[in-house]
Amino acid sequence: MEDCIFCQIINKKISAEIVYDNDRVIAFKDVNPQAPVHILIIPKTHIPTLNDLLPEQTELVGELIQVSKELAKAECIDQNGYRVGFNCNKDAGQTVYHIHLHLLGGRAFSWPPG
Ligand code: DGP
Repeated sequence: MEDCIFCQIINKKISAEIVYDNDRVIAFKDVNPQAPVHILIIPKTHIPTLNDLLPEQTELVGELIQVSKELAKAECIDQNGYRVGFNCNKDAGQTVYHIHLHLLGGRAFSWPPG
């Protein structure tokens, strides 16, 4: 989608610190990190919110989670722990309408989140 900032990162029209890239998935550092490690893992297919996820895209979301696990290991946060999560729509604080899995680590987090 032309006006989607994450599609522009996928298409290399906007630069980002990319840490993972394959035919279906790309991951890059969050521009406004909330933890020492804060990476966004996104599908290359434009899906605005989790509400728009189709049953046939289940495997794609599974791949995002697999990539988050690999990146957690690469960032050496897998043993201490990390958090992954999708924000969906305004009450969850979603600001970019292209689904993205947040990978956060490098510090302890409270629960429940604010
Ligand atoms: P969310 O609130 O769940 O929609 O998270 C969107 C995240 O995207 C937020 O943590 C900041 C990040 N972000 C927004 N624009 C850009 C950008 O242009 N580049 C990068 N690297 N991250 C961005």
